[in-house]
Amino acid sequence: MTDLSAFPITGRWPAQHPDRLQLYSLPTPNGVKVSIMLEEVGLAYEPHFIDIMANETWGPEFLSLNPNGKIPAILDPDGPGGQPLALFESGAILIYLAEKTGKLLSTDPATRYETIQWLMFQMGAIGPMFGQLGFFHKFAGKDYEDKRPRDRYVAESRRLLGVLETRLEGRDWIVGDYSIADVATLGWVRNLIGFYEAGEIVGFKDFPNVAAWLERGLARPAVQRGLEIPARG
Ligand SMILES: N[C@@H](CCC(=O)N[C@@H](CS)C(=O)NCC(=O)O)C(=O)O
Repeated sequence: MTDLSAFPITGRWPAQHPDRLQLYSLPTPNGVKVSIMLEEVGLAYEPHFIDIMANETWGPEFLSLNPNGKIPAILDPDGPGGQPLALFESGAILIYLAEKTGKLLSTDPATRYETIQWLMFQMGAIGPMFGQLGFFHKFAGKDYEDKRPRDRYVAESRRLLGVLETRLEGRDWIVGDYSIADVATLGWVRNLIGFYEAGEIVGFKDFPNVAAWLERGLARPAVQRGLEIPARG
C-alpha cells in the first residue's frame, strides 16, 4: 500500500486511496484545467476540495506542497521512477499528465512545442488578463471610481480574444488535434462570458471562431465532468 504520510498535505486532506493521484483543487478556471485533463485521460484520481474563500491554501499543509499558496496542485504516488511527485502550476501539471499518459500533447517535436507555446499563451496572457478583468468588472475592483484599470484589462482581454479568433480561423482546435492548449484555455473563455459576466464589455459577439471553438469544447463529456470537480465536500 502506498504511503503518502511524508507529505504534510495528506495530514490536512487525508488520502482515502493513496495509490491514486491526489488532486487539490476547486472548480475555478485554473482548477478545472487539471480536472478536465484527468477526466480526458482517464487516470484514477482522488479530488480534494480546497476552499480558497476560507484561505485554506495559506495554511502550512497546503504551502508545504505549493509555496505559492494557489490551487491546483497534485501529488502523484506513481511519479517518475515510481516515486511520489508533488507538482503545482496548472501548465506544468498539464504537460506532466500529457507526458505520463501519452495523450493530448503531440510527440511530433514541432507540434509539441507549438502546443506548449499556446499553453504558455494561456498561462502568461489569457489567465492573468481575464482574471484582472474579473476583479475590476465583477468583484471588489468594480467599485473603484477610476475606471482606467478596468478599461485597460477590457482592452487587453479583447485584444487576446482577437489573437485567438485569428488563430482559430479554419481550425477546430488551437493546435492540430484537441490538446492541452485547448484544455487550458476553454475554462477561461467560458468564465469570462459566464461567471465574470464580461461578454458584453469585451464584445464577445465579434469573435465567432472563439465562440464555435468554445461550444465544441464544452460539448466534450470529459470537459463537462471536469468543470464540476472537485465537488464541495
Ligand atoms: N499560475 C497558477 C495560478 C493559480 C491561481 O491563481 N489559483 C487561484 C484560483 S484560480 C487561487 O488558488 N487563489 C487563491 C488565493 O490566491 O488565495 C496556475 O495556473 O496554477
